[in-house]
Amino acid sequence: MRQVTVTEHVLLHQTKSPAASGKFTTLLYDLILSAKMIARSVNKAGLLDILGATGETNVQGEQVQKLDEYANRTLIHRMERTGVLCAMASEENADIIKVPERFKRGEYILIFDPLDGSSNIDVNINVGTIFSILKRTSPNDEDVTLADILQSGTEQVAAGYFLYGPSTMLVYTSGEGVHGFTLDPTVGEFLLSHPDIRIPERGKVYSVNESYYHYWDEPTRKIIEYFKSKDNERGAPYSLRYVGSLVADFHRNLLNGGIFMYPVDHRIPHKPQGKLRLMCEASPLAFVAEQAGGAATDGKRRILEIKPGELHERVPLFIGSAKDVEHVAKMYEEAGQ
Ligand code: P6P
Repeated sequence: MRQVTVTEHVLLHQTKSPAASGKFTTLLYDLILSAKMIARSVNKAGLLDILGATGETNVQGEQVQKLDEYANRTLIHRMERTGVLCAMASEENADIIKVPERFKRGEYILIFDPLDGSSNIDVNINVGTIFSILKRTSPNDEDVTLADILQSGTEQVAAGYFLYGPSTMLVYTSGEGVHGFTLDPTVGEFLLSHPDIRIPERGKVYSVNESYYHYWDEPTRKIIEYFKSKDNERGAPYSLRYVGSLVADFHRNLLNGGIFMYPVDHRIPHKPQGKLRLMCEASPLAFVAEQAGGAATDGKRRILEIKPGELHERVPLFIGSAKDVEHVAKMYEEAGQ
């Protein structure tokens, strides 16, 4: 395949979307630089003193891994200097991060999960960085506020993820299809490897943590039974594939077809809206899924149409092949949910 860089691809192919502006290319360049730095540390994690936990817990009440913290710091440090952002929001930070006045600022907003799946780092399983890009809604000369950030997923200018695994990949959309790039470490460039990704309309895989079966309500149990049954619309049981890293599970299902599910469960402490975050996980991946011909719902609502009420709002998530996601929504509807 001819070697096409991200910059060339954005300039050549993303001509219609707002992303075609040079500012977006600048933003993507610094996001890619951050990811290269994170990839370097993830790939050497076992050799440096950055494995394991910091002993702190984050705003989510989760153990902060040293690499989580490194990835978060790297992104904030690099992106506040990119000159096109006015604010950021990270899964690791309770409040929005305003770009300091000493730096050139712009109209874009970056929301990210710096290192999703970080509990898998110590056992050398894929982790990833998920990002979502919005434009502020208030005038540029006003102070940016939370209201600028709490926008529904349909307002995203671009979204995607970096996957740190056997190879380091960038998968993103700016509203004109989904494109995958693989890092060539010998030249330090992400080169186009998966142009115009399309997700099969029905998969052969379902991804869910079945250990929560006893904490699900009856309609959810029936949905999981459907994918395990041979009497489903596919006519055969789906295979269960669950890595425990959302980005890894999502990426496999994006390329091969399948559905990832994280329903509400009634464990203690009960999370009435599930575990995954709307703004830095569900919404960006829903944009990618839909742009690749897939779908994403919380069981009742299209993920992209959910307007967040708070920065770290959680949602149940069913995302992947369109026919599989549609079936989930139909089963919840029939159950009167
Ligand atoms: P569970 C990782 O902590 C994460 O946020 C996602 O990457 C992953 O899909 C999910 O949680 C795994 O959660 O409850 O199955 O361990």
